[in-house]
Amino acid sequence: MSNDIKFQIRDLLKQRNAVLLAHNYMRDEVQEIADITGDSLGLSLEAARTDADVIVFCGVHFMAESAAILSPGKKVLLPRPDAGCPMADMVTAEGLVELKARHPGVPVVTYVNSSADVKAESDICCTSANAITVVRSLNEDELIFVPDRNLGRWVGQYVPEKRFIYWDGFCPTHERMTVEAIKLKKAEYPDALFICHPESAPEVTALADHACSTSGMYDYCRTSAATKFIIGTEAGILYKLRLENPGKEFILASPALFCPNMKLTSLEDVLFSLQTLSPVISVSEAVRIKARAALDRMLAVPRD
Ligand code: CIZ
Ligand code: SF4
Repeated sequence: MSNDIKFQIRDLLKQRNAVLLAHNYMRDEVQEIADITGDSLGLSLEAARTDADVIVFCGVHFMAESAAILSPGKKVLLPRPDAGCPMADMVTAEGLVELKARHPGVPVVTYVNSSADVKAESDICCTSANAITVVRSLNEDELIFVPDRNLGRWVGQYVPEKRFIYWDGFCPTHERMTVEAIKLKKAEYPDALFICHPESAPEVTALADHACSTSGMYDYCRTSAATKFIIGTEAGILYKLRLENPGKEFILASPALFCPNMKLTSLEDVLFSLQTLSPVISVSEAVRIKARAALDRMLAVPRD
């Protein structure tokens, strides 16, 4: 059954001239069949470079919007339109406009985990991989950071010379990882390194040997001399970590690290989406142009 559905998906991808993207947090079987796996921005950038007519984005809503922003000529499908991101939903464009009005002239740095409408009201975007570099690139000594208060505070430690106005958003999945859970895992695996995502609560990130984005975790674990890692991010990341590092051991930091939205998309959903070429995710041209400008400003920041 499973092989049959995979065959049908691959066949339809060819017929539709479609590319299948899977975020690093997707179910194993969805990552297995994807053309490209990666983080949200990396996937959208790679998809824009292909000559595919259709992008099937296995991820959550804001990620498919980012693909639509960067690939206006392509049809973008999100197999599960109900796959949202609670953190992205914690800020609206109206709310952000109100905050900006209270702080005139202060630039807005927006994490890519946000809607297209919110990006359109922002000066520059960032990812968890480049957030410190993006904030350092600003001329102003004050900034508004939305929506993730945890990522914002983590960045703030590295850029103490700037004053941050934080939005009070957070990722419920990462915030379910507690200090107690980490201490237990560290006691159980004393020779393992603890690697966590900066979306985690500050007291958890403080216990980490290294905090980084999902792409950073792949690089870190591959090049590290250590062989055991306690992983503090969504469980889907384990699939490729184990595949790429057969001699190393990866332990999930907490059983709470399952994002229900990231786990919605099944192979059946992918097949249905390709058969019906729906649901399509689109962004109005007025919003797309403004959101794209915020993404382009981020992409123009030299990497350090
Ligand atoms: O930007 C992404 O894809 C997310 C949600 C996490 C990360 O660190 O890559
Ligand atoms: Fe949103 Fe967190 Fe789920 Fe990512 S893991 S989609 S930030 S709720």
